[in-house]
This record gives sequence, structure tokens and C-alpha cells, in this order.
Amino acid sequence: MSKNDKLQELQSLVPADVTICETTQQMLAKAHRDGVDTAFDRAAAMKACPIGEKSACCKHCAMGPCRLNSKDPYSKVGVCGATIDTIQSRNFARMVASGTASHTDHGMEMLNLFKGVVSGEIKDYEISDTEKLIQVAGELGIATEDREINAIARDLCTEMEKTYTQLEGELPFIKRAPLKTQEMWREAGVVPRGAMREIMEIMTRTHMGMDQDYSNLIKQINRTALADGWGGSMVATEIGDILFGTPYPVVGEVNMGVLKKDEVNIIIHGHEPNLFDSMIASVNDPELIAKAEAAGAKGINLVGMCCSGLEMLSRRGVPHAGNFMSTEAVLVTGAVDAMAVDVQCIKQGLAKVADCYGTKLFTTNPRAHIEGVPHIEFEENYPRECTDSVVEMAIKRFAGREHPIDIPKRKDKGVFGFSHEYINYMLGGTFRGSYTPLNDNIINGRIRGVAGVVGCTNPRVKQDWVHVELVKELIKNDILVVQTGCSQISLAKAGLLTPEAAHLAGPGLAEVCETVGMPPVLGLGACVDNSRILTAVCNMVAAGGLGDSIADLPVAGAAPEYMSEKAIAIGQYFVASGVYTIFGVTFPIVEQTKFHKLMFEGLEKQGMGKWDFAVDPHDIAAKMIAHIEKKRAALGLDKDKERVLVGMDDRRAIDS
Ligand code: XCC
Repeated sequence: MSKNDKLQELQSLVPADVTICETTQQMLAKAHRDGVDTAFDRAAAMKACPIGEKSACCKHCAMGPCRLNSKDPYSKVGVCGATIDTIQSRNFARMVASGTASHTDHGMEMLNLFKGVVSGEIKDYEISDTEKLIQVAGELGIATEDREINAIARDLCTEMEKTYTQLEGELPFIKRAPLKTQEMWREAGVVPRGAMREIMEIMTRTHMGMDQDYSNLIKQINRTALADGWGGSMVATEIGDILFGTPYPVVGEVNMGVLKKDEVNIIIHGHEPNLFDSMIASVNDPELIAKAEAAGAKGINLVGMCCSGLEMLSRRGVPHAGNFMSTEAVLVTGAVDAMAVDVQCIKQGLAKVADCYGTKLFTTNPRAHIEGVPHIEFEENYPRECTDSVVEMAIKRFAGREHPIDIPKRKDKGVFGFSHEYINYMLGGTFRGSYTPLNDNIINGRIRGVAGVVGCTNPRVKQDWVHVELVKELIKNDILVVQTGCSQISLAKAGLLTPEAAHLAGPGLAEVCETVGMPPVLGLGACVDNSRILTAVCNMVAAGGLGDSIADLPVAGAAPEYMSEKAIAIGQYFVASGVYTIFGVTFPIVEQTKFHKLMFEGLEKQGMGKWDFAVDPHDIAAKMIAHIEKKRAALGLDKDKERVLVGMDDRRAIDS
């Protein structure tokens, strides 16, 4: 293709059609002028494979790959005889295995770091929240009274390690769930043992010629997904809090306007908080600051993106430049001197865009290199070796900036860091912290229910638009929204993570927000922090009045712009935990098949939640609201309580 043809093709994509993020629009237009493509352009140029999209193909052996007809799913079987239900349940199982592996691997890294800190081998990090350590240890049955912190921490490491390595028995955090939910899991035979074992079993059961009954495979799908939510993800969150601090509300700035023309700009993108934490130490090192100044910079500006960014935005208020679909666009500013990435959601396309605009891109994790991108290994025993050298390279690039700098002016403010511990305190105060005020407001109908709106952005739908429209509709209908992951940044850019956004809420929710001084949309952190939502729903059940299990609660979850296998694993653990969960974009199961019926109806009959799917945000909202109202009705909250007039005779009867 000639250069002119390429420019023409790029310019045929209208940025406002693919994203509502103003700064991403500006940078896409600039990229098109510069002849640079991003995932938005590649998605427009490459239609999603219609067979793969519906999961109607199987490439588990060399007799295939076999393609079935998603329009007429029972008209054919694979060469081995596999039916559509076997093929798509196996494909779905492997998505759950991959997503669960990602979160549990992240959690395991946190555990290794924690162990190193406790043993004294790792010296650059320390335990920063001993109160949380004691609370989690107590919850897991570890003696805490009159014991040294380090002794408790050692026992906690041993106990948490079971999350991964245990061959038999139940995951430690299973006890956090309401008893009725635990019983339902036991009855269904889906309580996870150790995550490694569950992932291994899913891989073998999905091998050619193994589990060929979707209704049996679903058990392993659920068991593996639960090992993510109540295992890997929960461990990642809890150790993250113990080491880096439990979040409490902090005002933070988001959007590309957080970059600074006259400073050395460094972006950390990925997932694990340790790299970011060490980078904070590096950019505050007086020697490195002096070097930056000597190179003509006014300072060093550290910024986050995606979930790494959320880890440190929630805990330290570090500015955040944007979510997943803005990671290439931000490089088009020419202002990013260095971007260091660790694991997950790092597009290979970043390498080319970084090259075009002279950004120094570095991979840092042994599990995630990118061909052609320099790698500076991050080692927890000597973390500063990696982060200091990234800073040095960024300073060098600043001094030799060759590309015009074009930073969009817009930045937005939001309140972040609503850990479930803080929600407890916020509602009840120091002495009577509890979820009772939340439950009371749900029971009296001021708040109809709670919705989790989470997950990625995806170039197959207009970036941020589905998240924002959906959340606006929910809060307008008096539904309190909690958020994690990239979705939260979509809403922060739209100004909904501020207490002032209460005016967009329905009268009941607005009244509660104004009384407490909280936003109608609460940001809970990164993707692994979906475990905070699990903990919060457990607290709602424990506070009373809303049923005995998670499945009884008037709650719903959505990932309207999801793209990753991690999101599928998250969705599945919410469903298995009892939560109605709706996804947008596309759904990897053929409608009208037995497996579809099981996921969208059957699981609910077993006491779990269920899947649903819609693309339009208003349809998604309507379905979530209908589900919440259905749960309210089941709890008897749909009718006003009959007023009983108590006469003197009745009083005497009560007294006696
Ligand atoms: Fe990745 Fe966690 Fe999705 Fe964002 S939301 S695109 S998984 S960074 Ni978790």
C-alpha cells in the first residue's frame, strides 16, 4: 500500500465514531495525520471472525480445526464427534483457565513479595498496614493475640499459600462467604482446592477425548473461576493492602492532560503494584531529580495507566492518563519519555507507536517480553536497579526530544480508593462501622440495589460510551454503582466519581450521597479488586435484612466493554457466587444451545447467579434494573409495609 493510500485509509476512521474520550479522539486524529495506526484502526480493518466470535470452532487436535455453523449449531459435529455444546464449553473453560491463571499468578507474585519481606530477604518493601494484617489473619483462623507481627505474618503466608498449592481441602478465603453460599457450593461440588490444581484439571478435562459433557465440565469451570475470585484475586488485594496500604478516599486527576510538557514524563502500565511502588521511590530520589533538572526539566512526572495506574491512584493519588484503549493514543502526544510495562493488557502495538514518537518503551517482567522492545528485568530484591535505569533513560530521552509535543489540555478529577473497609467506616463511623446503614437504605427503597460496573474498553464498541451511559442510567434509577478496572477511568473522565455527580442520581440515592458526602459511583480499584466487591456483598449479607446468601441480594454486575479472558473468569466467579452478570460487546456462546441455556438460566436454578448479554447500554441497564427489582420482590421489599395500628389491648399482649 502506498503512503498516500495508507493515510487515506487511516483518515477514513472518524475518531468521534470510535471513542467519546476527547483526548483519545485528538490523539487518534493526530496519529492519522502522522500515518500511525492503533488498535482502533486495526479493529476497523479486521472484522471479527464470525465463527470464532461465537466459539463454534475447535482446534484442540490435528483432526481439525473443525468449524460448526453457529446459525444451525446442531447440523454438524466435529471430526471426533464433538457437539457444539462440548466445543463451546471447552473453549469457555479455557478462557476461564487463562483468566484465572493471570489473577492467581499476580496474587502469587504478591505472596512471594510478602514472604520475602517477612523473612527479611527483601528490604525495599515493608508491611504498611498491620491492622489489616491482623484482621485478615484472624479471619483465617490464625491466632493473633499477644503475638509478634512477624510471627502472625509468617503464619498468614503459609495459610495463603494454600490458595495455590493445596491439593485437597477448601481455599482459605471460602470461609469469608455467607454460610448459605458455602453450602450451595459444597452441594454443587465446586469448592476450589488450590488454584494450580484447578487450572491443571481444566486443561486436562478440555483435552481431546476428555470431558465431553458440558453439564459436567461446568463444575470445573465454576471451581476454577471461584479459585480466581476467592483465591488469587483476593490474595492479591489483601496482600496489596498489607504491603502498600489499604485505600481510603483520595482525590486524583485523570486523562492525558496530566502529562507535563516541561517535565520528564514516565508512565507505568500493567498490573502489579510493586513496580509502581518502586518507581515512586525512584522519581523522588533527589539525585535523579537533580539529573532531570540538569537536563532542563522542571521535574519528573510519574503517571499510571490501566490497572497499575489504578493500584497507585487508589492508594496514593498518583495521576492516571487513561484506560486500556488510550495506551497507544497517549504515546502520540510525543510527551511520554518512557513507558515501563509489567504484565497483562500490554498491546504489542505499543512497540510501533512508541518507536514512531521516540518514547522509550521497556518491558520489565520475565513473563512478558515484547519482540524488539528492550527489557530491563525488575527484581524484587533490587527493585531500584530497574526503576532507576528507566528514569535515567527517560531523562536522556527528555534531553533529546525530537518530536513535537502535543498534550491535550483536558484533565478530570475524581475520588478513588473506596476499599470495603472504608465503605464500612463511611457508613457507620469509627465506633459503629457497618453495612447496616446501606442495607437500611436498600430496605427503605432510597437505594434500590447495588451494581458493579467493571472491566475493559474494547475497540469493537465506542470507547467509554457504553460504560458512561450505563452508569448514568443506573444511578438515575437509584442504584448505587461500584467500579473496578478500566471502567472506573471511563466514569472518572465523565465526572461521575465526584460527590457533585449526586445531582445525576435519582432522588433516593442523591439524598444518601448528599448525607454521607459520597459520589454515587464508588471506585474500588484494579481488576483484582473485584474481590473487594465479593467482600462487600458478604458484609451486606452479614448486616442482615437482605437474605442469607449472595444470590438473595438485590445486586447485579456488568462488564459492558470487556475484551480479556480475565474478564470472562471474573464474570464466571460472580455468576458462581450468586450474582446476575451481564456482558456487552459479544458473547462467546451460541444462542439456543444447551450450554447457553445452562449459563443463562440453569445455574440460577442451582442457587447461583446467571449470565446475560446485551450490547446497548440502555438495554443492559434495563436488564440489570429488572433483576434488582426481581430480587427486591423476592425479599418482600417491593411493597410498602402494611401499617399496623397498635391498640391498648395489643400493647398489653406485647408486654405480657
Ligand atoms: Fe485490562 Fe486491568 Fe480489562 Fe483494563 S479492565 S483492560 S483486563 S487493565 Ni481489568
